[in-house]
Amino acid sequence: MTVPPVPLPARTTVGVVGAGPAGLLLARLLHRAGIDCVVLESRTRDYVEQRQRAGILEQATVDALRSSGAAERLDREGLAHDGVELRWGRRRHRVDFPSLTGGRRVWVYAQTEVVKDLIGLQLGDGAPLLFDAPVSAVVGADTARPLVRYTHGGAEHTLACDYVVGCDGFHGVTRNAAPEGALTTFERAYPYSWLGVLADVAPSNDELVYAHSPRGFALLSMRSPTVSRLYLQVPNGTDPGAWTDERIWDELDARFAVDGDWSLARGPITQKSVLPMRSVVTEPMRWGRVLLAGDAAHIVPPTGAKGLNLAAADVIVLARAFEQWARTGSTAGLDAYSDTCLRRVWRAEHFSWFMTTTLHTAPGQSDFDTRLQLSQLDRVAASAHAAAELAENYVGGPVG
Ligand code: FAS
Ligand code: PHB
Repeated sequence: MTVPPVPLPARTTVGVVGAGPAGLLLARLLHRAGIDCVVLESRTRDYVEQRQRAGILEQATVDALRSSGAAERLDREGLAHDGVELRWGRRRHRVDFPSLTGGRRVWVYAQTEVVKDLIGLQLGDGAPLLFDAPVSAVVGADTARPLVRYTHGGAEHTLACDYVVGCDGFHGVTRNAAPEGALTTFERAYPYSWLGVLADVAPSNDELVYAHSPRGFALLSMRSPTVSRLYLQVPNGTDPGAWTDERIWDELDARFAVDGDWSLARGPITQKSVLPMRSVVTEPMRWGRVLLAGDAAHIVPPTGAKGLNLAAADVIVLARAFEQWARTGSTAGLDAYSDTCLRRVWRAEHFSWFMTTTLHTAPGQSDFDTRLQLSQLDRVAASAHAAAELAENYVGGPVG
């Protein structure tokens, strides 16, 4: 028996463009608040669920997932981490989070798993979440009824909304809903990228390792007790296919090298990809009845583990604002949304820039600049104040 096609909604309160962490968490929070929304995602469910990205969740992100009933597997499989290790000049120094931040910590739980959990819950609740539904345009941002134009099943459709939220990432279309020149973009590109790999081997350290080395930056992270996630700085334009497994492990060995008894376990590399590094902020994060959240509004280099967590923070603020509007008619929260989020965004942009420029060795970097980096790392090891500044930024704080 053929399954009748799901009737496509022509109208909703909040139209959400994009089913990444921002769009899915927003939809979950709105659904729990009884505010109807429709999520339109251009890619397939499989594609979205397999896309390798972030791995670290701040407490505020975990709290939002828990309060929206989306943390059952996270609480079972997620790993709570109380610190990270920095390495430079064959030294190692652990930055302890709880003692420096009044008890805060982070969680290791991959973005792919967050996305799978949220999709499963939304579809299970029958909330409208359409895959293979690319949005071509958002129009009428300055009217009371913005429209989302999308295709699905080979036909063109229009969704009439009270509000539209662009959660469609850096390459999305929702930003184009604002008139030319209405939004300002602030950006910085970096002269290097990350080669990221997944490997079927137990992580060689209990906590993450961020390594400065004259050969370039390296990061040891993890996805589970048997899967490692590792990154190494490579030149922009690097072809991941040019890096054999042996070359990757040899280079990581050289960059993580420390005095004393530590070695990097090797295993089969199951995935390789190259990620460019950039900082981007779009201001304001709203135009009329169209609002931007997550990577649609800002990008950070992943060195500070902020991307996913900033996306979550945006939609936590936004969901509260929509709840206030639905309950009281007041748009105060919506009107303050951009300014509220941009304070956290710029703090995260600065921290991500600080971690990136302190730990990476830029092409042609002067010895003077290298000495400045090493002095900063020595300072973190020598001063509880400097270590606390890094720890507080890394674990993040309450939202809003
Ligand atoms: P996303 O980009 O995740 O989601 C946007 C969604 O919108 C996508 O599913 C896309 O298909 C959809 N979309 C786009 N255009 C559309 C259209 N026209 N119509 C409908 N749907 C549309 N952050 C970290 O903290 N650590 C990391 O290690 C890390 N690694 C990363 C690696 C890569 C390759 C990239 C690109 C980013 C990485 N990030 C990392 C940052 C990343 O985690 C983002 O911050 C996070 O995905 C942001 O979530 P969203 O804002 O939901 O955007
Ligand atoms: C990851 O596990 O993918 C990860 C962790 C920390 C970062 C970046 C990426 O800073």
